[in-house]
Amino acid sequence: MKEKIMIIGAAGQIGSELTVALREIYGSRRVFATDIKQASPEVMDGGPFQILDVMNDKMLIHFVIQNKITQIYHLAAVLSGNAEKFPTQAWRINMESLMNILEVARMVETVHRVFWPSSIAVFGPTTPHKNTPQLTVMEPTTVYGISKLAGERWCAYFNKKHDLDIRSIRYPGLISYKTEAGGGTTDYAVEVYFKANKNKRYECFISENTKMPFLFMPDAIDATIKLMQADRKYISIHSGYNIGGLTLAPIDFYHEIKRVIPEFEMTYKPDFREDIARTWPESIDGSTATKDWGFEVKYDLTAMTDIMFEEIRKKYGE
Ligand code: AKB
Repeated sequence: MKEKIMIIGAAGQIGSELTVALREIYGSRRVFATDIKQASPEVMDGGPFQILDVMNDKMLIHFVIQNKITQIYHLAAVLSGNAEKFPTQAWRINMESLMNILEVARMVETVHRVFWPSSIAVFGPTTPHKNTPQLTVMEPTTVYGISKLAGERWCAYFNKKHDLDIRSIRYPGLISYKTEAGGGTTDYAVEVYFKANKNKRYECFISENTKMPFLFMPDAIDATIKLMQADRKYISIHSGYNIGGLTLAPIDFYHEIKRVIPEFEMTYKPDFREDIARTWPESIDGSTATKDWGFEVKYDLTAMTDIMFEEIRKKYGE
């Protein structure tokens, strides 16, 4: 089957890179990028791009029918930090947008597969903190986490009730150089590289030793594509797959960045995001994802740091 793929949230941190990767695989004309705002020139000029609001269900269904879309990647969301500032709006945006996608996928015959990102935020303070299992206690205490857990249950429901092939990953903090993250608790791990390069110093909003799980964006893109290309018979999880990654605290980034920029200095001023971070796991058991569809981590902290500085310096200089 010739796929026709729609990306919602193509201007975002994941969308901007996933769009390019999918266009390389499926051809630029077959990957339709959409967002409520303008995306990077690479995304907007590299294939079809349209301004589209996923909250507008009529516009959404019209687009999907008109372009005979076969797969949808719905990546738009309000992340953990911002969701705490605007709880009702975040709940509405995160949940209604997902419901719109599930309904469109159920109603439009051409759509045979959907990707929706979950997050490590589905876990909470009562979850085992280390090597968190796929199936475990889930009592999130953030608005974002509650919306992701509810979303996972809706995905599993649509799979069972309507046989919808919807796939999901519980992403850890993602580190990338193309598009900065926005409004998340793990964002410090992206900011620190940009600030280190520009100012040689960074004030971190997470305390020195608070560990969280992370992944370099190329590994996250690779995982997403692997999951979406896997034969349906191997998919055993219809909520969200745990994936393993790197367990890192701000102090680890500090030492690693000092290797490249010896004069780099980091200070700490933890804010409300520190409280969020403390409720999340520090490491994840991703063995089900590895068994079902071959998830693997290729980049460690050192390899990632070298690429981050190489790319940031290409764009902004030293
Ligand atoms: C956030 O920090 O909110 C996100 C996430 C872990 O889902 N990066």
